[in-house]
Amino acid sequence: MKFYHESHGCSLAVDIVARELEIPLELIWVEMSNKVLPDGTDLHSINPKGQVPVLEFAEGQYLTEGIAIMQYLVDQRPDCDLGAPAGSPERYRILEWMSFIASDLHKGGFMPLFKKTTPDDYRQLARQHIKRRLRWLDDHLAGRNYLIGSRFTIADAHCYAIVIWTKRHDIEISSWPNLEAYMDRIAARPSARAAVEAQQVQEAYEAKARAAQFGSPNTTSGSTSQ
Ligand SMILES: N[C@@H](CCC(=O)N[C@@H](CS)C(=O)NCC(=O)O)C(=O)O
Repeated sequence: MKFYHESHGCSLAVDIVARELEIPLELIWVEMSNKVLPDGTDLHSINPKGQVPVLEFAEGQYLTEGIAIMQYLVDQRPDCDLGAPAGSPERYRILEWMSFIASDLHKGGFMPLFKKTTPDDYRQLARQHIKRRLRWLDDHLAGRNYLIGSRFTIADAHCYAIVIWTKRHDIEISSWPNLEAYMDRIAARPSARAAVEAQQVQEAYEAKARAAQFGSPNTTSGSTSQ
């Protein structure tokens, strides 16, 4: 299956889940500064929202929204333990976490920090919002290895892919020891290591291509609308 990915986007979560499940994905890296696919096609032709992640889960059929894609992948492996059966309380806990991560932490928290046009005072508000949410996550993780308890689920892949942005925005997580240990625990998983490395390789490649095009050593990605 083709998976449309970005060098530092939330699509990382899907790649981690696919690697956990050993579902091979063909990674198609989208240049988000101009939203074009490697063959020059406009990203909007496969996702009118102009966003990644996107999974081509059947010929010409594109599934968007990370939560839906991760649930789709889990459903391909009914015996895996990355999700939970319909009707079980754990299933709704996982959904509860992923809704929080996508709306509150990603869009409500980090998105304004990626936009160059966000005014400084709003930027400060967003940082405070993120810190309050991270402190709360830290409290929740006391005595737990993962969000719903002792096992890693798609909610943890999702959470990791968003909280990792603290590094880009100089938000120090060492004052939240449970959260820091949680991030280290996930970072040590072979799936996360490989997925992060793939993004780093792509980001370095894009920086080099930009430098060649514009003659500048600028290494920051052109994407500003996480
Ligand atoms: N609700 C979507 C949001 C996806 C999203 O915001 N993706 C970012 C990359 S992390 C993106 O494509 N941003 C470009 C834009 O919104 O214009 C999801 O959770 O999958």
